[in-house]
Amino acid sequence: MAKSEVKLLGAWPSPFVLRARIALNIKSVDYEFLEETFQPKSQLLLQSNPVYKKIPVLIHENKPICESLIIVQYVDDVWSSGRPSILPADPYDRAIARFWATYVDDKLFPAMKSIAGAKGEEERKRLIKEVEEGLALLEDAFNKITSKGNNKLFFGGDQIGYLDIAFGSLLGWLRVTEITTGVKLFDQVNTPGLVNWAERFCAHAAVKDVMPHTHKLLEFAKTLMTKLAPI
Ligand code: GSH
Repeated sequence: MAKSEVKLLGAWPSPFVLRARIALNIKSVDYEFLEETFQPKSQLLLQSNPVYKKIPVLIHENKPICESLIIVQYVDDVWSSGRPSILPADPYDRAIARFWATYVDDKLFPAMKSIAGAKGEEERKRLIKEVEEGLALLEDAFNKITSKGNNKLFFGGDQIGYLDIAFGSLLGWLRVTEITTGVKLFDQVNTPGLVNWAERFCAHAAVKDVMPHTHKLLEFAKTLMTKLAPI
């Protein structure tokens, strides 16, 4: 596969872009990474994602595919033969993986993101509690899903799958949230399954070279906060 046939428009700190990178790595697809700086949004981004104008955008044979989870599914569909599967084969397992991935995007991530901008201590505490409850639900889902197949290592079984990618891509930002809030959201007492899973996930060959370092994300978050702070 020529590299130029596959391009990924993204930015290194984005958890959504990370999903596409992990999926491409799992499938051993060579691609060109085009760093979007948003200063202003590039013509390529505006042309290839005119609806949302967001990254990631995968460009395959000059055709754009938008939305991270749709990109992951596309990559799984296109590079299927002889390569590891990302979505589970069983329709029920696929539905469950999609359910939790949607939960991560609709509930967990928005709550986590809102902590930094919380108005007052009460709202901050409520959002932290919401994230803790969300993680407890995912711990429970992890135990249920992995116990089905003799204590598998990942949501996807012996290998990283769809939900691992959807949730695992947020781990860097979850760690940044822990540092900025001073609250341990992930721990051996409340979420032991997820703590061990997160370690395995970050050490996986498809992840370790593309997962941004926490200290770099933290620096990025601080710069972002300074820009957003009212003058
Ligand atoms: N639902 C989208 C996905 O899963 O791909 C979310 C993508 C997203 O929020 N991307 C951010 C972005 O492009 C970067 S992390 N932001 C630019 C903007 O909102 O204008």
